[in-house]
Amino acid sequence: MTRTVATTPHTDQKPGTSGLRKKVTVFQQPNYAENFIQSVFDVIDGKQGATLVIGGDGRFLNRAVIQKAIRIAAANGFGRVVVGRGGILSTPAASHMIRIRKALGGLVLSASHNPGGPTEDFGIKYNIANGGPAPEQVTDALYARTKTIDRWLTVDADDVDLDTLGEVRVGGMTVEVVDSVADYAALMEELFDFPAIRAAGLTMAFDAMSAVTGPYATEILENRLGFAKGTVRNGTPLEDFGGHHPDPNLVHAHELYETMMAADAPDFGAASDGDGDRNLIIGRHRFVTPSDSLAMLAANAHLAPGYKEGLKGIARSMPTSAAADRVAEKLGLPIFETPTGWKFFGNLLDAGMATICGEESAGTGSDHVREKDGVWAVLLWLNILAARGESVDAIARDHWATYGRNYYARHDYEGVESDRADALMAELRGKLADLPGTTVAGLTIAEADDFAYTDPTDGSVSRNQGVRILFEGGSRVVFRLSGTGTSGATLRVYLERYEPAGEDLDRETDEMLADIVAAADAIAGIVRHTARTAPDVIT
Ligand code: VG1
Ligand code: CO
Repeated sequence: MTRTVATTPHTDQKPGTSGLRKKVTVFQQPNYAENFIQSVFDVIDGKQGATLVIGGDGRFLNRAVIQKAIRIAAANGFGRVVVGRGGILSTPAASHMIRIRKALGGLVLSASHNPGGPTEDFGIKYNIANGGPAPEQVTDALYARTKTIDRWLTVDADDVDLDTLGEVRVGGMTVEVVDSVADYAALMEELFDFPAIRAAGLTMAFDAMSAVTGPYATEILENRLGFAKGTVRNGTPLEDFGGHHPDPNLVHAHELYETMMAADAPDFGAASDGDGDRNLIIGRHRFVTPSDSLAMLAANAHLAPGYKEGLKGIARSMPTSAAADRVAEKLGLPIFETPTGWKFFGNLLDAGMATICGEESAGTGSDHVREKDGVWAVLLWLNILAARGESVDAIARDHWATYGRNYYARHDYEGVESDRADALMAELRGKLADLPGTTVAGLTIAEADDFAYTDPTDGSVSRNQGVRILFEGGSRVVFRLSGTGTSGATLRVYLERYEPAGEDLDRETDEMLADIVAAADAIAGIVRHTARTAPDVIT
């Protein structure tokens, strides 16, 4: 029986870079999750009898919100909900499930790399029928709806047993609890040469960071590819990720880094984030930046069966280094530069204009799903290592010798007071027109702008996507504020310097970026505005 529950709007439900992310305590307010989920359903058409996929990264509140979402979906006329066992679906596996089940869309419950637990973060994202994050037109309509919502719909029904595979009825709707891993693992076997990876006899360490990739990595790496038991570390998803940040970078995955720099390091090391869409790649004694990883994967993808016909194009987010551009140029492929966030890649992938996409924040993926995909990136690297019979270090050096090297780092200033961060960005935007031609810290500014993107498939325009300062000679600094944080503001400063092939290809990144760091502060007044003398996280 459908029941209508009166509600009033929560005014802070604007989706950010990747869905709505807030503290768990915010989501626990009366009607908070309900309003948001109902608002999603109020702005999408075609619900009657349709299939909806629901899954999350297993963090605290995952199960409780899934139970609510199932009842709300039943009351809104969906015919079927497909949910991962235990409420678990990695973000790429959810994307794949939406596609193979021809679902209308899906609810992905995650705050990704943000910490989890009763006092930490939770999130809800809506993905559309192509399996990708809802584009801005949908999230704008959704946000507008959250500001006027006055009721949500539900049915009276018991909680579904999420741990038992099979079908049950909730109201007039079927709920199907499915294996979270099987379909995804089958897709990976189609794309990659599992026998070749097996035969290569590589050793590896994979840190699942007590997050969602544990079951996926264990099944694929240990069970199907034959890597030794224990290859997957921290492989059991925990509601609080063991108290850690499930963010695969050199700060939060430092144990993996130490393993990979040790004398007895395995051949290959990798980690993934809370919801399984990011990847960290570290070869034996060689860290590969995410921007370089994108370029190296694109240059070698044809070695994997799923990409043997070559690529249609490459896309990267604007702050991602231009390393991939050089590969595109050599291969004669189009390169697309999009705003930050995977939702901007969806149209390019659907249109067959790009095959591989990536972001500097450790996200890489392809047209196999419509999300970035951590385990996919790991498997493509393994396939390339197996096919080339060379180490990560050798492949990286060879790449730089061919294309030159884009030295790259991101400096994050976290938990800055929002007013201060806004003032920094406003001041910067105010002086963009005056910067070209001036010299700062020995670097001459060639161009300065606020990045805007016109989607080539539908002409939609997204403005104010980050301030770019381009120096003569190809170096660059980009400033933008994070759209995934849950307290204060995070200022991200992206630093890049290009060294042509044949020159300084194996220098320390700090040293190579020192003048750009100095110029960034001189241009934006980071210390003056934030009262911080150093970034909190350098990746
Ligand atoms: C960050 C990253 C961005 C990524 C987004 C979601 O966004 O910079 O590249 O797409 O997180 O990733 P922001 O707005 O905080 O810079 V995930 O793994 O959180 O779904
Ligand atoms: Co993520």
